[in-house]
Formats: sequence, structure tokens, C-alpha cells
Amino acid sequence: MLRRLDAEPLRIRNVGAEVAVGDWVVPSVELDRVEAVLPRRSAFVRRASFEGNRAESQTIAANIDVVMLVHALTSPPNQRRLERELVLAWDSGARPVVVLTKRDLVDDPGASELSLHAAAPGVPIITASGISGEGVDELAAFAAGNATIALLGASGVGKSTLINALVGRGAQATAAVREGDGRGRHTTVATQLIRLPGGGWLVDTPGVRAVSLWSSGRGIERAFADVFELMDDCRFRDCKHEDEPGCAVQAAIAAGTLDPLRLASMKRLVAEEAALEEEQRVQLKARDRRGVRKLRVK
Ligand SMILES: Nc1nc2c(ncn2[C@@H]2O[C@H](COP(=O)(O)OP(=O)(O)OP(=O)(O)O)[C@@H](O)[C@H]2O)c(=O)[nH]1
Ligand SMILES: [Mg+2]
Ligand SMILES: [Zn+2]
Repeated sequence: MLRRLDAEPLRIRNVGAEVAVGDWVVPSVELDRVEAVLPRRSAFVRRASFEGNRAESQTIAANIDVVMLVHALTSPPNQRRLERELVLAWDSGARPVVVLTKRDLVDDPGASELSLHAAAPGVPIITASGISGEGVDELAAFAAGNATIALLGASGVGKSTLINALVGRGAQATAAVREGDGRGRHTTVATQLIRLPGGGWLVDTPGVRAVSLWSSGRGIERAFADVFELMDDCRFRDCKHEDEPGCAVQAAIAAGTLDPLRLASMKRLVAEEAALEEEQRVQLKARDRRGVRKLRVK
């Protein structure tokens, strides 16, 4: 019998794999533990909060088809955060969509839409409100074909409110943003999978403050496809896009078609990923050495 994990599991025994919300599992007859986990189709993974200095990953949701990156129109558009989220989304194997919430609270979302569009070329942007219901049908369409949608974003942006609007009832607790700093209160404390009445699934997640990379795929290449396309036209193959002659990236910046902050952001993410890969390599080596030592003892 197959079951889909709809909450963060409390106890997992006898499985050599970690499980996450959205995983398909085979439970024991007594339903008190997981016997096996089916291979994943996709997974949204980020770097877990730093444990000592070890690089640890955290799978937020598994087997998702669509990742909705939720930003509130009531806060200034945060391009750098969206770029990070997009790298993880592309690496997850699911399709990203940007959702701008709280449409009912702003007069003109145009400037925010433009700004975030520049940080997410080729990614659909949907403006919505969980309170007025605007855009909710458009979001619901992504669940067609029994798809699984995960909503991700900072605390207080309105993820649970959107989920309630999609489900048509107050399934998820929501709470007002704190006065003063405008931040959310971390109302949702655990990831949860919710069945949509018309088919499909939703994953509500707790808001996260920081989005740290955990990737080894082509997320950066896809999130910065516009920059990579420019790089193909640089005169030198090893162009660093600084002050080399014939640099197509610098030419685009000079022409005003590429924001230098976007290039800097991409370089920072590439460096972060390289540092992470180095950390992982060192950890693996340490583990190998321990393995060898064990073998010698025998
Ligand atoms: N006017 C208006 N208020 C909204 C909208 N969406 C959310 N809110 C309000 O914003 C506050 C936070 O919404 P939540 O849905 O709890 O936010 P969340 O993203 O789930 O936050 P966490 O669970 O902490 O990660 C609540 O007071 C909501 O009523 C919206 O579209 N319009
Ligand atoms: Mg919530
Ligand atoms: Zn160049």
C-alpha cells in the first residue's frame, strides 16, 4: 500500500533515505514507520541552517511539479532573493512560477512586476490576492492533471492565505504581519501537503528568512539564461566579463540592457556554489578516510 507523506514525519526507521513531505512511501502494517521510499521525480532542496560548519541539505518537498515563489507586493521587490529561489527551483526539477500577492493592498503593481520580471526572464508572473480572490483561478490551473504545487516564500507574504483561497476553506492558519518591521510571525511551522478538492495537491511551507544554495545541477545556468546567452558571444572563451576586450556581457551593461547588479549577483551565486562543492568534497574525503581506517582495523 502506497501513501503520500502529508506532514513532516516524526519517526522514520529502517530506511536508509531521508523522507520529506510529498514522498510516496510504503508504511509498515501498523502504520507506525516507513518501510520504503519510492524514487523521487523532483525535490526542492536548500542548504539547512548551518550545523557547525558542515554542509547539510534540507529537502523541503518531494515530487512537486510546480514551485510557486511567493512575494508580497506590499514590500519592495527583492530581485536578489528571487534569483536565489529560482536557482533552487530550476534545480528541483519542477517548473517555477512567480506569484505576487496582496494585489488588493496596492494601487499599481506595475513597477514590482517589471523589476521581478527582469530577475526571472521567461518565468510566468501571476499577480494575485488571497483575500479578494484575484488571480486565484489562474493559480488553480497549475494543479491540472493532479499536479503538486509547492508554495515558498518569506514569512507573512500570504502563502497560507492563498492556499485557503485555493482550497476554498480555512484549512491553514494565517496571522497578521507584525507591526513595526512588517515581518511575518512564522505562523506555519511545519510543511504540509493538502489535497485540492478538484484534484491536485498543495504544499504549504513555513516562511524562510534566508535562501541558501544547495545545488549541483544547472540551476544557475537556467536562472541566468539571459547572461549565459550573452557570454556565448564574448570574444575569449575564458572571458571573466570584467574588462576584457570583446566582452558581450560588459557591452550589454554599457548599452543598459543588463543590470550590473544582476551580473554581480550571478557571480556571487557561482562562488557560493563552488564553495559548497568544495565543502562537500572535503566531507566526502573525510568520510572515505574513516572508511579506510575501519577496513584496516578489521
Ligand atoms: N489584504 C491582504 N492580506 C493578505 C493577503 N495575503 C495574506 N494576507 C495577510 O497577511 C498575513 C500573513 O498571511 P499568511 O498567509 O499567514 O502568510 P504566510 O506566507 O503563510 O506566512 P508564514 O506561515 O509565517 O510563512 C495575514 O494577516 C493575511 O491575512 C492578500 O492577498 N491581501
Ligand atoms: Mg503560512
Ligand atoms: Zn565576457
